[in-house]
Amino acid sequence: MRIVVLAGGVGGARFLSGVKAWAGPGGSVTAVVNVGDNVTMHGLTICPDLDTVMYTLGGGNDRQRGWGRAGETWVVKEELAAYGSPQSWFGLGDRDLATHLVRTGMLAAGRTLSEATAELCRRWDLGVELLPASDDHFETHVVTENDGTMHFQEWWVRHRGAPGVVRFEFDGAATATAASGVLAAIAGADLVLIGPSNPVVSIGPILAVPGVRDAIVKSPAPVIGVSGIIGDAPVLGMADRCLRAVGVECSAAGVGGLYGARSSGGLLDGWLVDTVDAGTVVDGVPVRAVPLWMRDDAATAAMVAAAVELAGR
Ligand code: GDP
Ligand code: FO1
Ligand code: CA
Repeated sequence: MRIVVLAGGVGGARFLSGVKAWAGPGGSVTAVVNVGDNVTMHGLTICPDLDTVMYTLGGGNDRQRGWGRAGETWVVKEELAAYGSPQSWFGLGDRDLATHLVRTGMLAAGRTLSEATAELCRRWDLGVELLPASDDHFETHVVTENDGTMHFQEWWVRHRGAPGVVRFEFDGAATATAASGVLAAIAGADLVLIGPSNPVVSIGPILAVPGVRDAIVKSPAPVIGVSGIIGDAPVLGMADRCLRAVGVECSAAGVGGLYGARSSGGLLDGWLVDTVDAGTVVDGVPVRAVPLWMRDDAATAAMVAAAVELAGR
């Protein structure tokens, strides 16, 4: 079965690990990963969600932080701070930096982000194909109540998500195109899974790349979504603040309604919610309640099995 998964960072990575476990060694899993978090720091192109997925599936991630490398050291960060670098608020570890150096070098030599990603992934034995949603400039910006417009990382990391959000904007979305292989993977899928990633700043930017939403809506494959909201709160991260900013209730029903039923112009043929949210109703979408805590690969693989069953596959 060819499975395509839409994914952000930490939640997307954990989910993909379970999809990979469910699919087994011969399985075909393609991840279409958010690029809206991408940021340029010190002239380097940093792709947090792609790297989180790559490190996690490759077994090289820091499990406590969720992002970055295990066994990381911070010598360069300390040296940048000693120089008074205005960008030392963004924590680039020494091991992680090598990734950004290889990627930025390839981009400077005229290669695409997809090509750079494939090259980086060669080092790690992922068992999953990673595709950036777009190879083009695409950044999530935050229009704040009192502090102007800033990059998503500036809002989340530098200001700890404190500035009130008026709206999120996807800079570059008007002209971006889907990266090589993204639309073909969706068109050729047997199952499309929308992971439990942040619906507004992880899944939202993927769907905002021209052509992607349309490809999913037109795909012959069933589309099953997994709620990242359990009992009216995100398991981790800032989804509650993001949902409030777009006027959507922070609940499994709210997010299911945001994606909408494919039968009425939305995306979903099925929606998985946690057992505490049993009874959730989303107009036109079959809802199934199963445990959605991704404690380990076995628990996550059981979620994938439920998604496959809900899809009728
Ligand atoms: P980020 O890019 O690092 O913020 O990560 P994602 O957007 O991929 O994932 C963040 C989302 O994953 C959050 O909204 C979480 O609620 C959700 N999430 C994290 N762990 C779990 C889990 O164990 N179960 C479920 N259902 N959702 C989770
Ligand atoms: N998150 C932080 O909270 N603080 C950081 O200093 C930080 C640095 C960082 C560097 C590389 C990278 O790939 C991710 C990094 N993150 C950091 C996580 C990043 O902000 C994520 O995009 C968000 O957590 C949401 O996906
Ligand atoms: Ca992210």
